[in-house]
Amino acid sequence: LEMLVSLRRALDRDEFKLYYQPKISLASGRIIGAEALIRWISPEQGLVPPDRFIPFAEEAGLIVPIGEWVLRTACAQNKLWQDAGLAPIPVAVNLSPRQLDQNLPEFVRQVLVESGLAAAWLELEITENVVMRDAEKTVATLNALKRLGLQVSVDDFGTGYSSLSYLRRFPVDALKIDKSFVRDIARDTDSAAIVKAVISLGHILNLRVIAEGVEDQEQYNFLLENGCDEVQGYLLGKPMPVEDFTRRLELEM
Ligand code: G
Ligand code: G
Ligand code: MN
Ligand code: NA
Repeated sequence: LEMLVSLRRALDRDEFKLYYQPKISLASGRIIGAEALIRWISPEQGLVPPDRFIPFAEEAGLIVPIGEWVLRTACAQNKLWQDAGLAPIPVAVNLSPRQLDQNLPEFVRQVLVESGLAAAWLELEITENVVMRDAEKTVATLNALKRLGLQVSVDDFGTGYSSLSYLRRFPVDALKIDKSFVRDIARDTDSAAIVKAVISLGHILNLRVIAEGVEDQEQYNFLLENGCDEVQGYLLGKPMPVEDFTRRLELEM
């Protein structure tokens, strides 16, 4: 309860911040995207990572207003980067299951209009289990979102229970291989085989494949050699405050 009171207050007092982590193209080595990741800068506790408050926010329904703030802030920031003349990239926002209801497409449409960001520069990340749960409704909502022109990716892929037939029917653009498989690429032949299989599966289904949690050069080389499209992880850049990410984008010019 105490947590909920402080979360609600945090929203009122503007204590949330978005960090941005680069996504790098394996073909060009350049930044081709950013994932927005929320942080809570609490006056009492300092920087609080999302794992420590998102579950409470989800439980209490506060994730909806928080998620709306995230979407508005990420779209507005991406428009600022574009207006500053930086090379345009899509910004990816994580969605909680609670946000994925039939009102979401209209809300996203409004946010795009208000921010002036073209839909093509917004990507929504949805975890695998969310996509699979209540598949019929999810397909309808995703189709409505896709009609706006944005991109959808399946986050934490490999940890859930996707049925391949559903995956083919879902209007998604990319798979993000969960970092647990990437971590063990070099040490564990099963993880290496799973990563290769997901890359092939994604490409057969015409999806981009992104590996998360890339921390060393060995993992990077493996992903490059096996045709992965994009990488994200500490090796390429940690989630960072907006000023630092802006500097990274400027260095790309
Ligand atoms: O940034 P970090 O690795 O600490 O994030 C931890 C978890 O919190 C990840 O699962 C991530 O998807 C989730 N997360 C980060 N930002 C957001 C957000 O804005 N909305 C939602 N729903 N989840 C987020
Ligand atoms: O669940 P989702 O994929 O949205 O969350 C991404 C999470 O992974 C964030 O909490 C982010 O801080 C974290 N992350 C990003 N890169 C790395 C990495 O290279 N290693 C590890 N261990 N975590 C990472
Ligand atoms: Mn994510
Ligand atoms: Na993930």
